[in-house]
Amino acid sequence: MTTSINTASTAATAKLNKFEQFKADKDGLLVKHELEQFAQLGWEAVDDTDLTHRLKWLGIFFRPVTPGKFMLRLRLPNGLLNGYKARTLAEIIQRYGEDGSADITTRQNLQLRGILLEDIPDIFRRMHAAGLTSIQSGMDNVRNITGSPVAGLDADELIDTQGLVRKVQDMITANGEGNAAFSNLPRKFNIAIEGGRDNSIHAEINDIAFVPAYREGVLGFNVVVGGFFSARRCEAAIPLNAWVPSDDDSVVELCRAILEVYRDHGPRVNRQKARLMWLIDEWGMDQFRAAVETAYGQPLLSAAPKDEMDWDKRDHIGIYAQKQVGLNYVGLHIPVGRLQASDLFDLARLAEVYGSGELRLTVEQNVIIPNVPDSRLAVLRQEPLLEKFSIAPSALTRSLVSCTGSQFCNFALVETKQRAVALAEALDAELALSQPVRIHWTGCPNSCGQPQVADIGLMGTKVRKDGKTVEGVDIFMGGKVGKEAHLGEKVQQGIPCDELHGVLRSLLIENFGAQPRSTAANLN
Ligand code: SRM
Ligand code: SF4
Repeated sequence: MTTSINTASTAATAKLNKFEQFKADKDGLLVKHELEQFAQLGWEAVDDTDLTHRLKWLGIFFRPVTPGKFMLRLRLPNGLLNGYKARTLAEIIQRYGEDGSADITTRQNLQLRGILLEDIPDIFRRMHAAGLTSIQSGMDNVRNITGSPVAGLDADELIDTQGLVRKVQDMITANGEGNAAFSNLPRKFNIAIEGGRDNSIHAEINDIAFVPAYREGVLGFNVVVGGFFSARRCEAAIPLNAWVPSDDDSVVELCRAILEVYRDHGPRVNRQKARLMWLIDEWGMDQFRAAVETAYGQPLLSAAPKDEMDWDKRDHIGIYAQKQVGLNYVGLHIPVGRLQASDLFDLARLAEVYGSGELRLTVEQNVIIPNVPDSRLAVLRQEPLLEKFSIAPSALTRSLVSCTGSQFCNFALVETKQRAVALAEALDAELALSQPVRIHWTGCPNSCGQPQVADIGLMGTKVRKDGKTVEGVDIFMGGKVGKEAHLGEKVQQGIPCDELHGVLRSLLIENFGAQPRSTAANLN
């Protein structure tokens, strides 16, 4: 395996851009050895590049909106958690009172809030003891690797991805220790491994996605590459024309090969043009595939004729029978993914009392409690936590997703989470819908809240109204998830947020069959 990085394209530029320069000066992972010192010094005394950039290699994000209160982004491969881990995380944020919270992310992951730098060494010791890591979860690293949240539970799944996802993460992070081989990619990188039939992880928006497919009667994965969103450009992934068997080694080695090609040849001059798809554009798919094949060390088999993702996407909210007879998984709706310490303690307790201690997270920012016996369901339904985190929420609230927004993110052009919940609740109260409508909020064009996969996507922007600059949104529609997924497009722009209620109401009535509740009642 080579560890050299893209000397060809970097040497071609007279001057490295700021990011390439500071990565060349000192690898981000090296701050791992300085944490105790940073903790003693206090954040104000930490070198600015270490503070605002390199700490992200350890998952520690300085928040200019709340200076001194850091965000800690974990890695939870396949969205897997358990009671012990949840309780460890609850204890970590509990000490920060109102500042401490945890957000479930659109990559089936958790981000902790309110963290003080002086506590990090102790937090990392506790996390390590609980089998948790935040290593390489930010900046030019591979993000949390997603998989079906009901892997191993779903009677109709094709491949249980839990072990595979874990092994890919272990390869990339050197078992959570930090891996210098993949700590200097040209840009962020997303990997998803789908084992079910409903494309639960939005395969199409990942730099690499594995999707189940039979080739000559053998079950494995077709591979698509290059999907991404950015402020400049959004693309769905395209076929690599490759199929791999579902064994661990093939998947892990193909990920390694693609990452090596991207690391060594990916464009590094302009960060707006540095994601994998830009390399595929520059080379063409044939050259890219040939380079991957060389790095893989053996010929790649051509893709299977068809993917097995032939279901509409499920949201997993509610109670569903598992493939294990007599057991069920219970999906709880967590409004815009926001959890307090007490919620994590309660979820841990519910998982242990009613299930097997396991918890799962979804890319819709919700939680699943697996392995609940039939006999325990009635009692679980009486738990007070299910009033807060419903198993039968109303149509718009049910499918709501939101990025962080201006509460914590300095890129944000608008406040998202609170506004998203308030609007969904108000519209749910006014309108009757026969099916959920997926509304995704994102605070800026970086698209962390994935507005392009939504039925209605709302992207924060600034708007002029009555001579003033106010918060507004651009509206996306037409995103299709599950089988034959495709990205939605912008249909309206510059709607001031204080006019959004009326605009959404009309869209829901005209496009999604919503009926004003007074009319719906008269019709009955
Ligand atoms: Fe994101 C940057 C939050 C999923 C595209 N994203 C950021 C930062 C780190 C910016 C910052 O430093 O403030 C945000 C942290 C805010 C905070 O305090 O929470 C941030 N992104 C998030 C999360 C938390 C949104 C959420 O509320 O769920 C998601 C964390 C996922 C995780 O667990 O790792 C998150 N971000 C995404 C996704 C969705 C996905 O992966 O399915 C995307 C679009 C898909 C993609 O990346 O191709 C996404 N985030 C971006 C981008 C644009 C990337 C680009 O190529 O230009 C940025 C900006 C950047 O990287 O320069 C960004
Ligand atoms: Fe922040 Fe923009 Fe991402 Fe929302 S979409 S979390 S506002 S960077």
